[in-house]
Amino acid sequence: KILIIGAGGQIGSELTFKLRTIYGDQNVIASDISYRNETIVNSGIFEIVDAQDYASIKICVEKYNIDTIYLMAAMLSATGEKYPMKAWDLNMSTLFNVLNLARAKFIKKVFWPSSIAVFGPTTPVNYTPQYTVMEPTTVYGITKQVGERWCEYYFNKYDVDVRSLRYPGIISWKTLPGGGTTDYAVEIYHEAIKNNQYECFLKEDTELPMMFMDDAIKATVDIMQAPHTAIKIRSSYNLSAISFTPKAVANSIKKHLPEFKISYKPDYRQEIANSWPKNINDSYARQDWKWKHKFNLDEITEEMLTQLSKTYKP
Ligand code: VAH
Repeated sequence: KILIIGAGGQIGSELTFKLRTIYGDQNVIASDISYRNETIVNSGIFEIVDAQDYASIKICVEKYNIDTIYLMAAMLSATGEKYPMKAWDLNMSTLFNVLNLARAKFIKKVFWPSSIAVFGPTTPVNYTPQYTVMEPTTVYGITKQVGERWCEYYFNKYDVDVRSLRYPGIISWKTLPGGGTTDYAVEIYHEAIKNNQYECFLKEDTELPMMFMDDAIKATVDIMQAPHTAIKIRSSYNLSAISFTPKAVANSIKKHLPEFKISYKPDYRQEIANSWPKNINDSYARQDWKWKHKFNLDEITEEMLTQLSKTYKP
């Protein structure tokens, strides 16, 4: 049985639906710290779990005989800069609780997301390699960098089967993201449908690694279903699909909405974006467990505008 922690979040919610399709509704328990995502709460088995409390997770693991946990709860880069100690406490205590449950053999397998935020301004920005200088300048990035070290440590020392991906920015329409620097790439589509204009909080030429949610979910399922021996990296795999700038997204949108207007008003998130790579070399993921992405920018735009126009203009 599978437990998803943070099932109410941007990735957690879509992962919940996907895993229910694959493993059956009765074998996937969605959990979150609150009832914030009604769709998730009302669509299957749901439990309130405070992942910062070891006992809270353990009770749920025992109640449902859980053997796999997807830990999708974290405070992201932009919010983390507003509440540094809260981001550190939340991101690290939840990881330790899940790793320690696995170490104590209460569960067998763990998925934990890392991020391109582990890279910093001294990291090579183009085709960023799997192994390179990593001096993250955000609290979120620091938690992901040190989290990767702990995942590898628990694998080597305690034989914990933990698997991880360095997600790029993720674009989806079902659930809004919360507190990320790449969130502009989601907001822009909502604003295009609602107002045919968008004021972007990053400069027009800010190139960042991005991925459509369906690709991110596929990569997550693929790495978790890969044979134990195929997973040769136990810190976290670089994962890549496409990279684009706000200007490129605007031009892609204009192919559908010729009157769409974009303006730029960079804020504190520009500095965060400037510290991250432009694009990522994910050759190890492609080699070790046959990863390959599917969606390009125009396909993402097509899907986002089609789905969101149903939401806003049913
Ligand atoms: C963020 N969406 O912006 C997350 C992600 C690579 C970006 O980690 O913080």
